[in-house]
Amino acid sequence: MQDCLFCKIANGEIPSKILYQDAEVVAFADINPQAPHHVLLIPRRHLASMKEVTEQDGALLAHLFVVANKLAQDFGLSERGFRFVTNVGPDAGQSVFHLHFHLLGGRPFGWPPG
Ligand code: D5M
Repeated sequence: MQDCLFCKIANGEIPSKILYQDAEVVAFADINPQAPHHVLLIPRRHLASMKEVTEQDGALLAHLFVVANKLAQDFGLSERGFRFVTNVGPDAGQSVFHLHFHLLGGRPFGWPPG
């Protein structure tokens, strides 16, 4: 999609620290990390948020979760744990309207989130 920051990152038009990519998903370092490990995982296909996800996206999202698991393992986060979240809409603080999941780890997190 034109004028979408994360589409441009996925296409290589805007530089980022890519940690994993394949035909369906891209994982890159968050520019404003909130934890020692903070990665964003996106589908290449533009979806504005989780609100646009349908049954047809099942395989894509399962694949994205498996990639996230693999990255968490690679970062050594499996034993202590990690957080995997997506923000949807203004109350959740979504600031980029291309579906993305935050993979955060390397420190303890509070609950409930602020
Ligand atoms: O999260 C949007 C996230 O996107 C936020 O944590 C900053 C990150 N961000 C913004 N611009 C960039 C670039 N250019 N590279 C990497 N990361 C970026 P949200 O859930 O929408 O609040």
